[in-house]
Amino acid sequence: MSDPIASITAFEALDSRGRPTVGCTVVTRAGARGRAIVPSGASTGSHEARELRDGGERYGGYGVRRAVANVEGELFDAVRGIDVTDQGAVDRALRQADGTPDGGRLGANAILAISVAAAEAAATTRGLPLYAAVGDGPRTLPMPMINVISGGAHAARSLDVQDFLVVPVGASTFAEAIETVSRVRAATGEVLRDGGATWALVADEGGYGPLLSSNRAALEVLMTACERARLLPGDDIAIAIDVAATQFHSPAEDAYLWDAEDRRFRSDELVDELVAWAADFPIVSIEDALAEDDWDGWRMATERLGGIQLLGDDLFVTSPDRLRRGIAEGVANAVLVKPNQIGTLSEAREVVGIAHAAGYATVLSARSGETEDHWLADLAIGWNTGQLKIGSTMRSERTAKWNRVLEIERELGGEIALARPAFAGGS
Ligand code: 2PG
Ligand code: MG
Repeated sequence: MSDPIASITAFEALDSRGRPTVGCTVVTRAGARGRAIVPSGASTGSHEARELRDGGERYGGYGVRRAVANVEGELFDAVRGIDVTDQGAVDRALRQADGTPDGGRLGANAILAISVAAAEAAATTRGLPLYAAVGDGPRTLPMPMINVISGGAHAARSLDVQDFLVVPVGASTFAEAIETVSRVRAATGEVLRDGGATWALVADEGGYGPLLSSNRAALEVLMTACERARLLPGDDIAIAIDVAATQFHSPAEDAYLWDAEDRRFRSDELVDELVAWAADFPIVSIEDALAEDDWDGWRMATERLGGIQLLGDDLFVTSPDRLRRGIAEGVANAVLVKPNQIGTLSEAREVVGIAHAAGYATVLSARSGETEDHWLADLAIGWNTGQLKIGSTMRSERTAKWNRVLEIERELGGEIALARPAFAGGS
């Protein structure tokens, strides 16, 4: 069924950090509407697609009026009349109109807003839920990877490592998975309070942002919380970390600097530290263990930590080219997928396909600046990514996505299972 794009309106919306972002509505000739508001990162990699920001005084330079104008202007001109159900054609037209590799001329934020809103409109045209419209292969509910303690750019750098996350590996349903992590989160609050640490304030993604004596101490807090919640480490829950090493890597000094602990590392020393953590804690996944261009360090990490899921975020930036290089060089074994790192849904989906064909795991991920939209939940299911990382179990921009998966699990009843990543006994 062909249904051409007839009109697009866009507006300057706000994200969960209170910064402007692009919202847009695509309407088709048959009257189907699709609406999307795009997210934005804080610990961004330098190889990511480029958001267009206005600069100047308004909103500290973060305004997106020019991107909004581009959605309604040049980008709309490029996709007007294209069949909305042909996502590839819509996305190619958007990329061609921009003409730059990083989307920076018209704005990757502007491009993604249309790409997602078109997908939403196409689902309406076809009378399908978004998860069914975006994929036709096997489907599973994603194993959630949930932030409990935050540091780095999301928590005023109280810790150097950015995310300490819990993976409910023992859960048999998505609802049980969310409930298990909620128990750990509540217990973590108690452990922090009893230890005299700050526990009432939440970081950008809804996790705790405590001042602790060391990065390792965050792992110890999680283990104590797990015990308090009467959960078995390794069986019921496991730990994931996002080191976000690009953030504390100094290219000038060729060193990794942990300010919170006043320590510095060479690549091999940072890997030593992570190997020691992996020996002492039930860690199943390490993201951005090294910086975005430290390919040698990454190779070493893959050799020494290969039994663990090694997830490339700033390393791969959802780029088919960078992922192909990683696969060819045997670097990492999993890729974080963030549609706004590359620009269009078609390219993000291509990355999922390349990863799966090479035996790399995929984790679909939200950004630290999010919105109330929940299309990411549908993408995780429709693209069968197997894992989903959204932040914590609180703050509405996070729960919007978890709630959408919970809703789909209920609607589909026994027809859909919770994915079992390799570290949780899957293949
Ligand atoms: C990350 C993301 C999400 P940001 O590093 O994985 O946690 O953070 O959106 O700030 O890049
Ligand atoms: Mg990351």
